[in-house]
Amino acid sequence: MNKQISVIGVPMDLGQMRRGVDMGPSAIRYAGMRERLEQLKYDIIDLGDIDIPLPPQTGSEKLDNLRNLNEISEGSQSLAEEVDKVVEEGRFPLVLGGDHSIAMGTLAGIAKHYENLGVIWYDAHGDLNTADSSPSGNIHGMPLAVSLGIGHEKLTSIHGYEPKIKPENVVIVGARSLDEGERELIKERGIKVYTMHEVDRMGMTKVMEESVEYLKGRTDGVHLSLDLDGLDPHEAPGVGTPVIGGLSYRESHLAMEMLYQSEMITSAEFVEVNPILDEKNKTASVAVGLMGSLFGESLK
Ligand code: 6HN
Ligand code: MN
Ligand code: MN
Ligand code: MN
Repeated sequence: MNKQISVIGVPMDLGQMRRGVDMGPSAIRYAGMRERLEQLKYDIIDLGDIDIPLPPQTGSEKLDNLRNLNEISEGSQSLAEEVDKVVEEGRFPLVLGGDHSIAMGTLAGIAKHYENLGVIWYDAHGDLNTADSSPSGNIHGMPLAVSLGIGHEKLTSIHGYEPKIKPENVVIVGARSLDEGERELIKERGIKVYTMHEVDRMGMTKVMEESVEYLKGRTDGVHLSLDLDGLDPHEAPGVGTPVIGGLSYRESHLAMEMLYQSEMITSAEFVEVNPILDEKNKTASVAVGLMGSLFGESLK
């Protein structure tokens, strides 16, 4: 694991409709992220939060079933530039959300540095909607599709190139709420998905062993995009779109420990922490605990 980490906060809440997720980066810092990683002997530079535009003031914000399209596109571009610099400097980008729409900017900044960037999408959702398939018009349900080059031009072209990633380099873990259009896209593009059904049947050990094996052969770097709603809402209640029947705290720690041991993770983001919906910063603390495991905290 790269011992030099640069942290970027993204106070983005325009990708969905519940206010408060813009405070996610503060909540995660407050839960002790820096100390936790410094104990593991990482060199941490916290670059602070990037500027995110205000929501539009007029009534035209849901144009073409893409709520806040222009503002999100603009914010994603700033994020991409910031992340790009971090990778350029040879440091590990650790991005704090914010809603999951930020993944478009994160991946835009990272992917140009790799031939075959792999992505582990740890989430209750597929985030594979387009304006046509989206039931909500919320862009946080679209970033994986956008990164594959599918969606509105203002999103797919962020940072001047597309696509960012290839469908065969993606693994989704924890899915249990997929819209019709997302299921079709998964089949059509052959995206690897471990739903909760597979996690229950195979166990997390096997799921992660297979995922690592699958990505190892075909990628030259792997980004972890971890949506806290991948976990069960009992354990991570501070999220805007909770879905019951999720991954446990223990399963998630195991997954992070196995990713650390795989030595394949080259960047990460933790998203959808909403302190207003949380119980005493529990979800932010879970995020920090998972970071501990991802970065090599050992039990012995
Ligand atoms: N997330 N599939 C739903 C939608 O509105 O497109 C939910 C998306 C949730 C997105 O949690 O990052
Ligand atoms: Mn998500
Ligand atoms: Mn989700
Ligand atoms: Mn295009």
